[in-house]
Amino acid sequence: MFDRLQEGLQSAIKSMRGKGRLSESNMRDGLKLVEESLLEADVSYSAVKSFMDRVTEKALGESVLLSLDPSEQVVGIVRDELVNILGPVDASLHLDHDVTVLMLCGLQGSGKTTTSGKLARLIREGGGRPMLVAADLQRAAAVNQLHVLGEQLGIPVYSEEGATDPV
Ligand SMILES: Nc1nc2c(ncn2[C@@H]2O[C@H](COP(=O)(O)OP(=O)(O)O)[C@@H](O)[C@H]2O)c(=O)[nH]1
Ligand SMILES: [Mg+2]
Repeated sequence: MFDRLQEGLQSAIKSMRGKGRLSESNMRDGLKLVEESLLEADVSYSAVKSFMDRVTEKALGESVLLSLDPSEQVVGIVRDELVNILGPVDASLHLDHDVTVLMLCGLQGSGKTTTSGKLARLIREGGGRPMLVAADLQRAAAVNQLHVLGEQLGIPVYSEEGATDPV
């Protein structure tokens, strides 16, 4: 996601930079590219919409349009608002005393399996006793991938031979 976003932002900045004083219309073109790259990076439509509203409002403000290098200012505004939609978040794990089940959901290849290994290690370092459960029964070799990960980390993996129902 971030690679795609970075490309989009770079071309947006390039389109605005070096134009001297920005007009409302070429700034809108640049922001359009930012909007497209957020949507292509799977950021939700409502989050993109409120992001665009805030960025546009600030970017079209008089102080930006009249400044010596408006593109730099726009970059700063986009940056601040990106930080805003990505956070602040509570990144701590809330584990129960007995058993806590963490389910990872996401598109294929988005990093669920890898993240589950990282989480298991983190939980073990915190004194917990993690177990990985293979519930991706769709992707070829997904169960095997989890077993390999579990072996590398020394963390037990639960799976059922021939299972078709993740529940
Ligand atoms: N660069 C990078 N690659 C990652 C990260 N997490 C996962 N990957 C890679 O992305 C690919 C898919 O990851 P995987 O965990 O199998 O995704 P899943 O399909 O959601 O379970 C693998 O090649 C991983 O090595 C990460 O944080 N950074
Ligand atoms: Mg997986």
